[in-house]
Amino acid sequence: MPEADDSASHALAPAAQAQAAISSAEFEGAYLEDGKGWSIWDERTNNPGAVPREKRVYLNQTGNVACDFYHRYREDMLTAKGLGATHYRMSIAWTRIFPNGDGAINQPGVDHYSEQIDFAIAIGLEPVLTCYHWDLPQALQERFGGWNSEQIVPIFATYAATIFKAFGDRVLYWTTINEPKTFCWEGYGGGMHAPGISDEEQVANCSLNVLKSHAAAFKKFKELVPGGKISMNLNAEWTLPFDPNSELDKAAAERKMEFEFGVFAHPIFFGQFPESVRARLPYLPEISPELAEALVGSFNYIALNHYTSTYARHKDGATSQIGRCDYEVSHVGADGLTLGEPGDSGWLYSVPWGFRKVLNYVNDMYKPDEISVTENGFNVPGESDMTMDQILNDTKRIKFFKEYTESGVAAAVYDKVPITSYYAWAQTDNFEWQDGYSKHFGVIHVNFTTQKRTKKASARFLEGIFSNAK
Ligand code: PNW
Repeated sequence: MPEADDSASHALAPAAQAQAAISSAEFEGAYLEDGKGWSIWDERTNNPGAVPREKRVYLNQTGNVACDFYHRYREDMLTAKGLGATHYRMSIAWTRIFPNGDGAINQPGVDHYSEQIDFAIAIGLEPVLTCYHWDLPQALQERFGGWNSEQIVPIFATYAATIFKAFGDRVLYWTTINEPKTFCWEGYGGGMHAPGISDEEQVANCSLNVLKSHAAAFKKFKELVPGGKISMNLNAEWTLPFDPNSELDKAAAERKMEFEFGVFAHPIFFGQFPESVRARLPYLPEISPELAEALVGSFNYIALNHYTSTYARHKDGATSQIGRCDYEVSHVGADGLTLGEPGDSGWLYSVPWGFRKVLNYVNDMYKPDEISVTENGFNVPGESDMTMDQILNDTKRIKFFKEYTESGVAAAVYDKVPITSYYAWAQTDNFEWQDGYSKHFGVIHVNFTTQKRTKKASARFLEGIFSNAK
């Protein structure tokens, strides 16, 4: 194993604290324990016969056990602490609190998270909570179509208020909803994620209902956690024009940022969807003046998930999962060159300077008081076929973290972007949604038969960064 290269170690120090992140459906397992209800991902993975063959999860794998974080959180949090992390981001499984989405509270689920939070605090990690990371109660999908229906709004607000009440005395930083762009587009448009629907109008409805749900939850948050801070985790890829000399491609690149990030951020900062999106999606409902009033100011900070960059090229009539967008996405530019080093996932290329660009874009456009980078990470091509020695010697992941953190520091120090924290994704290998256990984002290897954890070299590298970032 190489020695941790600590040339970037000092780099993050002025910018941020550095931390670890996990989510319930990808890490916890214990899918039937302590009264937990069935989520849309439990349904998708345990009932693959209902899913078209080409959309099934890799090898019909499930998150039933995953990396067993539900039982092993103490060990994993102690490891994070040992690596120098100061904060720990995790999500709450809605189905553990309300097995059917609403109705009676499942007290063992509340008690479990309460103990988890107490443990984190006891060992000196500050817990940071996400209310929703894609594991919708299946009952709500069946009852009214989940995020497609406005009926979700008061039910989500009640769920959120319940956990604000239960944990808000100990948790300061929150997010309501993780990456709505990903789950609305892939769950209700592309159909690759649960609930596996392909309908662009449902993607539009999902986007609006996410905003309404956030606004309703924010109202409760102000009452219940007066000193707390809340946001939504929004993902942004930096987007470049395919041909830098083409005005149409420049507009296409800006439009892609608006279709994917602005759809959520514009209503929260400016009270309306971006004009480029409204002009192209006749079925996208308007933001009413009442909703605009409830949304504007409902972010105390921006929670940004960032992994990669792409090109956009103008093409009349081109569509995305949400509908007509008039741009096409590619990883190869007009110069014939690929943008960055490929990761193991088809969408993931390492473009470190894109991180600085996207941080500046978000800061210039929305002028937030604070930006927390709540996810950033990489998977190494071919990791599934490697020997253990090769897996542990993950120099490509180290290179990614080194270059991305340097780029983030440049944004903080030279460009004065108010970055306050940075979370590496992910602490351990996990159930990676439709890719099952075939893609590995962990800085710690997990043997999914024995549950044994082994640090990859990148964990040591992050330790160097964390220890200088306090
Ligand atoms: C995130 N993109 O999803 C999710 O929040 C995590 O649950 C997941 O494990 C992680 O990334 C790794 O996949 C993303 O296309 C999906 O840029 C796609 C993109 C970004 C993030």
